Amino acid sequence: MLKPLNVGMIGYGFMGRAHSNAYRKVNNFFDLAYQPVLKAVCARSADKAKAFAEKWGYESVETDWRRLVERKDIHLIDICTPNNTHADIAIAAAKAGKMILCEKPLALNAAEAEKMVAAVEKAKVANMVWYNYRRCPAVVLARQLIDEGKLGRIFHYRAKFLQDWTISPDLPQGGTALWRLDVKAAGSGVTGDLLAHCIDTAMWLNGTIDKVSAMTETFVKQRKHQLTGKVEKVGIDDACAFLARFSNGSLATFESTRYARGHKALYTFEINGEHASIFWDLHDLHRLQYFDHRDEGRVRGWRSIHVSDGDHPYMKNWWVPGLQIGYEHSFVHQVADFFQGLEEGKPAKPDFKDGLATDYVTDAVLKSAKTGQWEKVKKVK
Ligand code: SOE
Repeated sequence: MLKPLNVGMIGYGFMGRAHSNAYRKVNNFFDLAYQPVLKAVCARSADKAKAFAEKWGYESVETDWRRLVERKDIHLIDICTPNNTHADIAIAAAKAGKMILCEKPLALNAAEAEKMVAAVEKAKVANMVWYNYRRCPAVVLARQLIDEGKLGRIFHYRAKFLQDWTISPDLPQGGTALWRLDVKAAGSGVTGDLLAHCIDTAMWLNGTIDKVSAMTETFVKQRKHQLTGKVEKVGIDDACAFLARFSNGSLATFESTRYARGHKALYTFEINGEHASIFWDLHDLHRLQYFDHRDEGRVRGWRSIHVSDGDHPYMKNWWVPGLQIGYEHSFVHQVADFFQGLEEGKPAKPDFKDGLATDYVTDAVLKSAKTGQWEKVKKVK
């Protein structure tokens, strides 16, 4: 008999769908001790919550997250709301003894994230942040190759996350779909939204970052605000590029923008080591490009590994070798790992502390863009 784990989801947007899909699929593909039960979804609009509940199979709806958090029949709170609400919800959920899965970035800034870490540690509740790209099989394969020493000493880390959806100056800021453009709701622009993903993956693959030197730009300075109807100053960074030094001595460049015409979600990273290099591209997420200098010279070259065989990470749980999976599966993997962690008493990562570590980097990046100086990155204790 599987142990039921009752989920209370707050928010119903793009991530609400990605997470709900993962809860619904996970037991079909992974043998686990737990089974998520979609108990309740919470949104301020009762109509929207009901429509979402019907579509995804939630048993009930709430319109006030505080009520949901207090409900005795909820074991796990999933936070899929804008960034400025994460801290209040997570701290209340921890106090109520709930497990918490929180969308990225963990908080508006590291000061808030520190309070969230303190709350989950005090309450001793399981917690995780939805940095899903760590769970793409090709990215996990990259980690395995690094851990096995196949790359040798690492010299360079290069990451980009490019989009083009905010170029029009007529696009408003704020409100349901466009809160990512409103600094009060999002905390920052591409730094917290997109570079946070790159930083999470980078630190998972290559260790901690010591210092950064950054530049940011806001190309469209004013936009109409959907909620006030007034033209208001834009407070987010539209683009950010930074240099970083990792603690292992490697050098890095990170770049993100929402103004790279033609690119929709081009997240790429390349790592160059003493013996080998790897390259990954979200648009081709089931492949890992690998170059190994130790190969015989006549056949040496970049290989494109189709990460779809039974011995590749997670793949034995899906189809037959050669048949690939996609973006949504990274969320299924994250839920599977979270449940596995509960079962084995080995909490899955990234947890809130890891989310805080990323927030320390993004805070240092934003500070450096203001001061024009290299800034040290605070380390998680
Ligand atoms: C922004 O457009 C966004 O949806 C991010 O918020 C997600 O975290 C990223 O995975 C895709 O792009």
